[in-house]
Formats: sequence, structure tokens, C-alpha cells
Amino acid sequence: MASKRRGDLLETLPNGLSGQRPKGAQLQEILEDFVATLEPGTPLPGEMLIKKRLKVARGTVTQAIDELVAKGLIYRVERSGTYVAERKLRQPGTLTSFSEDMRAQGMTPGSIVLDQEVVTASLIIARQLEVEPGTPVVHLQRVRTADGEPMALERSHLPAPRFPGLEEVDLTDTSLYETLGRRWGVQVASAEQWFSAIRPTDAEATQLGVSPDQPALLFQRVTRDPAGRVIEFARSLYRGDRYEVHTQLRRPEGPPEEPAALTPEPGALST
Ligand code: 16G
Repeated sequence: MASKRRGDLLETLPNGLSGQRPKGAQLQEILEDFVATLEPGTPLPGEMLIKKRLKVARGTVTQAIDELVAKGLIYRVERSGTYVAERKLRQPGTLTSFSEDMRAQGMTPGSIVLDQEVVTASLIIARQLEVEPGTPVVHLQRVRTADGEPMALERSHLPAPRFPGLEEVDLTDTSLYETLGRRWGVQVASAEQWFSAIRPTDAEATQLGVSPDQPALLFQRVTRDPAGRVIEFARSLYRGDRYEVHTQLRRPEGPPEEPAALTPEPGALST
């Protein structure tokens, strides 16, 4: 498909729309299905060609294309046209390492270490690591890459007394979790993770190689060993244009739980 010319591709689109549903919605659905059959990097037929083929107004085509760009399915290149975007990688809702996730998707994981030093735990870090504020902790900041391309920016804090010398270990292109197992016999057993969408700072956007306007996914994770002791508090900023979160959902067994209390938790957002 990748080698097909823009004009040839056009012939795989229907020759007009049905009169029943709004044209914009129909066109968007058709283009979304069309893009799903194409390889990343494939150039899409120009707006004028799509307009003629489907017999719709130019504005309707532009709007449908804009929607696909906003969804991250295609991207525009100035004075060239629109192209099919890379497929999104999955951040699985499982306790795996970045290296394992990338290998599972057929990519080679890598790391560029930006900072690795012992610092004292701030209030927030201490609370998450369940240590006293001021306790020495190893701060690790890494750009995580897949096949050499930046995918995430990770800041981890680990209790320094538990991992003596961690600040000296060369973690370039090396898995942290594997290192903790190999050097200190510590296994990752469970974790709590929460995430939200944020705008990266200019510096973060530069490190990730994206525009600061591109939303990113901030994951925060507290990881524990089999005895339940906290071994890491990580804040990982994943590229929003290359990642989606994937979780398996199952209906809870038994009767539905009682509705939650009406009083919000302290600090909860009010609506
Ligand atoms: C994941 C974890 C991060 C952990 C890293 C270890 C999330 C959001 N974060 O990226 O907490 O430090 O894996 O990966 O999943 P590594 O063993 O490849 O260094």
C-alpha cells in the first residue's frame, strides 16, 4: 500500500456519499477507515481530489482532515500534504518495565541518562516513598527511547540506603528493574499507578522532540517489593501523540457496590 500513488489510493474511496446522514460525519468515518488500511508515512490524496471523488464541499473535507489530525491519525507537512501517522504504542495497564513494553511491541528500548544523583527527599517524595523527609534518595532522570526515538521522560526516586551505589551504575540503554533484580536481588511485585493529561513544559517538549502544544500523558507510579516496601516513585511523561493506555476491564463479581459517599475526598476536584 505504501508505494501506491495518491491518485491510485483515491479509487479505493467510495464515489460519493449517501444522502441520509450529515456529510461531515460520513466523510470522517470513511477517511478514518481509509487511513486505518494504510501504512504510516503514506501520503493521502489532496483535499481537492477527495472533494471531487466524494462530491462534497471543500470546507467539509478540510474539517474532516482537521479532525483526523487532532486525533493523531494523520499529520500535515507544510506545502506537501497530509500523511498517515505512526500507530500509537500501548502503555499496558500491567506492572511491566519500559524495556519489557517496548520489546513486546517489537522495538528496541533505550535510555539516555540526564541526571543520576543522591538528593534528600522532599515532602512529596518522602510521602510517596514512605520515608522521612530529608532521607537520601537516588534521583534518576532518563529519556526513554524506542528504536532510538524519544518516547518518554522518566523521573524516578528510589531510597538510597536500599540501593547503595545505584547513583554510580551506568544505566545508559539499561533496564532499571533488571538492574535492581541483578545487583540488589529486589523484585518489583506490585504498584499503584495514576495518570493524567498535561501540557509539557518547553524543556520537556524539547527532550521528547515534540511541540509544547502536544499534550502528554503523565503517569505516576509507586512500586513495591514482595514485602510491600516502596522501592520507587516514578513520574513518567509519555508522548501523547505516540501512546495510548490499554487496560483490560472486567465486571466485578457479586452485587454492585454501595454508591460512594457524597462528601468529596479532601483535595478532590469539585465539578
Ligand atoms: C516504566 C515505569 C517506571 C519504571 C520503568 C522501568 C510507567 C509509567 N513507568 O516506564 O516507573 O522506572 O518502567 O523501566 O510505566 P526499565 O526497567 O526499562 O528501566
